[in-house]
Formats: sequence, structure tokens, C-alpha cells
Amino acid sequence: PQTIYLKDYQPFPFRIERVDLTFRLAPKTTRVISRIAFAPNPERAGRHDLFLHGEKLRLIAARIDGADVPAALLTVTDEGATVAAQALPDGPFLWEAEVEIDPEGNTALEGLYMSGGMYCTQCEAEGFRKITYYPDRPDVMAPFKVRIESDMPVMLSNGNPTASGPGWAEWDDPWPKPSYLFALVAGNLVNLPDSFTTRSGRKVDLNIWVRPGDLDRCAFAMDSLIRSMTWDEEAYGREYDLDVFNIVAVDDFNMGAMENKGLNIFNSKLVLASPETATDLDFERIEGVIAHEYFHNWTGNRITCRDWFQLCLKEGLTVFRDQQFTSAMRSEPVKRIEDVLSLRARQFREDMGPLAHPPRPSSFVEINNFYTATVYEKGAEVIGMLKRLVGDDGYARALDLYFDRHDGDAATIEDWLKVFEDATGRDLSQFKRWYTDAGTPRLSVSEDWRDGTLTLTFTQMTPPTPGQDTKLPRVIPIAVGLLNPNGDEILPTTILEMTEATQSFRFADLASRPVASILRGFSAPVVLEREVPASERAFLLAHDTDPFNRWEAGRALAKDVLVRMVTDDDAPSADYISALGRLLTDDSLDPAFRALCLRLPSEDDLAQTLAEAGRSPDPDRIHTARETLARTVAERLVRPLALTYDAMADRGPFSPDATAAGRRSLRVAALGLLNRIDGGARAQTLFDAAGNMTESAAALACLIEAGRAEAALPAFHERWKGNRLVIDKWFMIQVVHAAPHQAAEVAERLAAHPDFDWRNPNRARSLLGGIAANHAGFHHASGAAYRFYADWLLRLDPVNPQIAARLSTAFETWARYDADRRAMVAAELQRIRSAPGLSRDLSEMTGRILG
Ligand code: BAL
Ligand code: ZN
Repeated sequence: PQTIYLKDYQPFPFRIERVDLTFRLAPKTTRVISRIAFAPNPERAGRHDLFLHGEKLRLIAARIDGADVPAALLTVTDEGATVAAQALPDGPFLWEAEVEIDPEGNTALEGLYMSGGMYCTQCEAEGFRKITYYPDRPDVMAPFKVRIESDMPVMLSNGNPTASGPGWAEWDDPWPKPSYLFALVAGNLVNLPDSFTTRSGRKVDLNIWVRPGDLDRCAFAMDSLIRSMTWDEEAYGREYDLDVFNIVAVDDFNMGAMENKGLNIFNSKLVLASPETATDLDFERIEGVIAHEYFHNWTGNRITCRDWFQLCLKEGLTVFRDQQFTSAMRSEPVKRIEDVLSLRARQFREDMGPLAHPPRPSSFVEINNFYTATVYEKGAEVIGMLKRLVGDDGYARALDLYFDRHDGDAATIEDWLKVFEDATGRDLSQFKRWYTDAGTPRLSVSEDWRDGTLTLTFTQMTPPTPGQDTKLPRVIPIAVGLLNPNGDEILPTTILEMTEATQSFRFADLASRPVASILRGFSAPVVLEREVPASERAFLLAHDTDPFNRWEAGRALAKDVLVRMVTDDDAPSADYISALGRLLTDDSLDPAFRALCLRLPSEDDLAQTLAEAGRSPDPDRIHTARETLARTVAERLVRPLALTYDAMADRGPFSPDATAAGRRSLRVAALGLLNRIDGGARAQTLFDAAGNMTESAAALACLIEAGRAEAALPAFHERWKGNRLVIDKWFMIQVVHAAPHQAAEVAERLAAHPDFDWRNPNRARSLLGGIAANHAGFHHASGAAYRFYADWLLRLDPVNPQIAARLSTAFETWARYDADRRAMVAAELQRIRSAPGLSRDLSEMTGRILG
């Protein structure tokens, strides 16, 4: 397959003035008639052939200005159609094409496809070329008119509805957009309607469209949408710009959701929620993703990306904005901790392995493989750092300038940085390395104390990553605070701006040696390497005024303890457990924060830490150590845990808000520990009585871990067999919580279950994502899980290559482990690579993973 390079970018030789599309929908034979008004692009002088992307299309007719394109001047390949320059007039011309496509046969779920009897689309990144011939690239923007003809009762597309009648509907989207934002939905759908009036007085009709029967689970999503629209006006001054905003929930969807202009399409798991069926985490994700897709209307749609290398321009910024929104709706410190947990688990893992790439990559084979934690989450971290460096006012000025200067543009990272330079007068040339360099910097610190002066000396080093052997120093904003020995803050949070490989910062005129709290709020996505005595970590856990670093101190303590248990057979540390006990019973602390403190570092996190220390992680020993620590915590803290478990029970009716969710999260965290010593007794009681999915799912997981889920598992299935989203949980919980030596067997058994509809991405991810998340099960010495997983990647690939490729990242950490495991994974990856007809997606991924 061909590699595409950023350096080869050239504007498209033609502009598009307008697009008219007619769809005659039929499951196997949909006709798409396109009329596209092209004009020469002055940025590309001379005469050019017209190349239009097109894949899996049956071309029926192609005309230029009403005349058939002569066969000799039209070349059609698997990738598209080329009209020779001599068939084109000098000036503007009209291209018309009629093609036939097969939505029902489209199992890859890219382009126009069918899900549960409805027609829907997914065009980002390159799905539109499976709908009709088109310059399917984000820098070609045009207004679209769409006519849909079908017998479906509901027919939707982008923009505003203009006319409809029996069997047809017409839509007009006046905002020029790239083809990846095109959407069409037609089906037997019902809607939850509402409305929103923008602050300049535009009344917007809002609708959430779902299958009949799902309507009672849409209210939270609608409420989230209205709060998102309000927040974007207040925080960024951004108003909505059409008369309607539609959201459709679809069961078969490769992504979480998609920001198509005026017609967002969502994976149903990110729309549908009720207390009985959705966990608090589901509610929080729905709120965040509804916001994310809505925020794309400005950061992504009104200002889009010039090319796919700039993907983090829209994704990093939109993730950053949705993180700000969630912080405003919920708790800022809790959200920051959750985001850092996710960043470390997904992005650091990626950045430290064979798939490491910069937030703005410079080449790719398959762009779908770059919808990564690095592009999204590190992309957001980079914006957080920019904001820290230029301050809140500088950030606000830069964003206003960005919206003013680039509205209607397909922009680049250079454009983005330039608005910050122009708005704040800063030179960001060194800062740009965050976009162009891969790898997580390691930041080490040494302290010197003399004559009332504390000197902190930092050294940064970024290990080599694929294709980038040497790295230059980056700008790192390091947030620091100082505490005196009685816990009072003597230096409030201050940003140190590190630009050199090694750099010292002095704090003078101090009465006594302070304790430094470094990298507060996780002010930069780096690994802080610092030998800190347990007593100092315990001090920060008790006293740090920065909530993030308070949590971080506890996490670092737990990690130190666990690493010593793994490497030196140490006993669990009594000091750590006492510190945890004090925190648990401190009612002044937010329950959600306490819940996060009770959560032990994951086994994958410990494996990464050991690998970084040059040790080959033993998954069984890690699992045993973590289980032993959890059991010991439960034994020593049984009383406060039991009191907390009882005290955090819901009082009154269910609320999905952050306060109630925080209490439930502390309750189930306590349950998870107590379950280690009560033989599942509490879990059984809770399972029998739970009125919400957070507690029900947590209780089921505990029963599995306690080995007494024989009755609960079928009961859960029986109760929820009509609800695909809950049955996804049923699959996932069983593999995630299976004992390591049984995990592959459980997965095999579930894969044979009649409900294992593996063509549905959510179902496939439940089982395969579930086993990959069971660290000791996935890496079991037998290799059974590796084999199982590779078998399924091979089966999925011809049906849905995007999902197969995404799931293949489970193998990205293979180089960490011992020679036997490495050999087994390498053999599985080679087996996949040698499969005939392997997709470009999975071929690129397995090639990169093998290195
Ligand atoms: N643009 C793809 C889905 C999302 O990031 O919103
Ligand atoms: Zn996005």
C-alpha cells in the first residue's frame, strides 16, 4: 500500500461551487445522482486532469456539461475516476454522475450502510468516496443540496429541511463543508423534540432520533445538548448556525459519534441512558461526547482541517473544549484525574511503544489508523499547555482571533500557532515540537537546599521513537507550589517555563526547607522521574493544596508499594494503608475524589512502570501483588470501608449528577475491596436489590471475582436480553473479571454464544476489548488469549477492517514481556500478516507493531 506524506500536499486543482445529490434508496441498489459545479482553482495554474475519488461504486453515467464523457478520456480504477484535461472546458463546468451502491452489503460501516433496517452514513475520514465520485479531501468545501427518495418515514440530511412529500425529502446546507461531514439517515425513527434559542435570537429545533422503543432513554442526551449549546456561547462566544440540529442514534457504528454538519450520528451507547441501563460512567461519557460533537460545529466544521495530517487541529481542540465543559458541569479536580488516568493508560502506552507518532504525523498509509489517543488526548494536552503558557486572557484572545481569521477555512497547525503568536506576541517555534515530535518526555528533578534557597534542577529527555532517533528540548510548563512542614502553602502554584535540556529554578528567602509539589494539575504530559521518600509522599497525600497532586502522591505511593511487592516480595506497606484509611474517612473530601484514591494502579500501568525500569514484567506476579494489596487494604480497613459502603447508599430518587455519581463511585470502590474478604456477600445483596446499572454491574463483577456468579449471570442476561447495550456489558464484565487462567476459555465460550453478534462493533469490542483489558488473562503464559485474539482479528478484518485494526493495538505492548511471550505474539502477528487479502488497515498496524 502507498504511503501518503504531509510534505506532498498540494491544493486540489478545482474548486466546487455547489453540490446537488439525489439518493434513490434501496438496500442493495441505491442510486446516487450527483451534480457538481467545478471551477478552476487559481492556486493551481495550468490545465489539470480531474481526479475524483470513488470506491466500490458502479458507474452508470458520467457527463461534463450535459455530454457523456468519452470513454477514451475517462479512466476508472479501484480508487477513483480520472477525466483527462482535454475533456474539460477552460472555465467552470458541471460534472454529473449516476452510480449504484449496495448499502446492505457494506459491512465496513463506512459510506452509506444499513443498521437495523435504517440507512445511515459515516464519511470521516474517507467514506464519502464510497457514496459517489468526489474530491474526498477536507480542503475541498462546498454547499450541498440533497434530495432523498425512499419509503422510509424519516429522511434526514445536513443543513435545513426545505421541502418534503410522500416518499421524498429535500435538505439544504448553506455552510460550505468538506465531504467527510456529509450525512444521510433514513429509517423508521421516532424523535425526542426540544428547542434552543441562541443568544442572538435564532430558534433552533432540536431532535434526537432513535428506534421506536428507545425514546424513554433520550432525555439525558437532550439535556446535555442544551447545556453544551449554552456553555459554548458563554465560554467561547460560539452560537449555532442552522435552524435545526438533529442527532440520530445508530446501533452499528465504528466510532463513538460523528459531528456531521447539523446531523450528528451517534453510536447508540452514547445517547441512550436510563438509571436502570446506564452506569454513571455511561452518563458522564454521553454528556461529554454530546458536547464534543456539538463543539465540533465551530472547531472542525466551520474551521476544518486542510488535510488529515492536521487531524489534531480539530480533535485536540475539541477534546480540550469538552474536558473544560465536563469540568464546569462536574468537578474540575476529579475530571483532571480521570483525564490523566486515561492519558497514561492509552496515550503514554502508545507513545512508549511501536505505534508512537506525533500529534501531527508526517505520513500515513491508512488515516483511520490515526484516530488515536495521541491525536485526541495528547492533542488536548498540548492545548492545555499553550493555555498555561499564555494565560487565560491570552488564550481567549487567541481563540477569538482563530475564529475570526479562519472561519470557513481548512486550516493547519501552523495557522493555529500563528494566532497564538499574533494574539500574545510569543514565539512558539520551539513549542511546535509538541506537535511534530513523538514520545513522552521524562523529566527528572533534583533539589538543593542551602542558605534559605531551594533550587530545583530539571532535566528533560525524550526517548527515541520510530523514525525519530534524536529529540530536541521542548518547552515544558512545570506548575510548582511549595508547602512548609506544617502543611501551609508558602508558594502558590507558579508556572516554571522550562526550555533547555537542563534548567534550574531558585526560590530564595525561605525560613525553612519546604516540600515541593511539582507538576501540579499535571501541567505537562511528561513522566516525572523523582525519587521521593514515602514519608514525603504521605505528607503530600495529607496536605497538598493541589488536589491533583494530592491524588498523585497516593497513586505514587501505591505504585512504589506494588513494584516492591512484585520485585522484592515485600509485604504490603502499613504506612500506605493507614494514609489511605485517613483519606477514606475524611468527610471533607469529595466522595468521587476518595473513590479515585481507593482505585489501585492498573496491572497494565505496573507492567509499563516495570518495563521502563528495565525489568520484564511478569503478569502473574503483578496480578498476585495487586490482589494481595487489595485484600490487605480490605482486611486492615474493613470497618471504615463497611461504614463508607453503607453511608454512600443512594438516598432518595436516582440522580445522574456528579454528586450522586461520586457517592456511588465511592460505594462501589469500597465494595470492590470488601468483596475480597466477605466472599461476595455484600455483592449478592446489592445485586439482588440494585436499582441502577452502576451498582448492578459492579455487583455482578464482584460476584464473578468471588466465584459465585452462577445464578447472577443468567439472571442478568434474562432480565436484559432485549437491550443490546446492556448485553454488551454482560459480555464484557465476564471477560474482564475472569480469573487469568480462565480468561481465554471464558472468551471462547462467549464467542460461541448466540448473542455474540460480532459484526456489531460494540459487541466485538465488548468481548475482544474485554479480554485485552484483563492484563493477566490476555498475557497468560499459555498464549491461549493471544491465539483467540488473533483468530478474531483475522475473522473481523474482511468484514470491518477499521475495527480489526483498532483492536490490534492490544498487541502494541508485546516488546515489554519475556522472550516466550514475545515469540508467541510475534508468531500471531506474522500469521495475521501472511493472511491473503489483508486490509490496508490491519496490514499497516501489524507492520508497525512488529517494527
Ligand atoms: N470526528 C470523528 C469523531 C469525533 O472525534 O468526534
Ligand atoms: Zn472529535
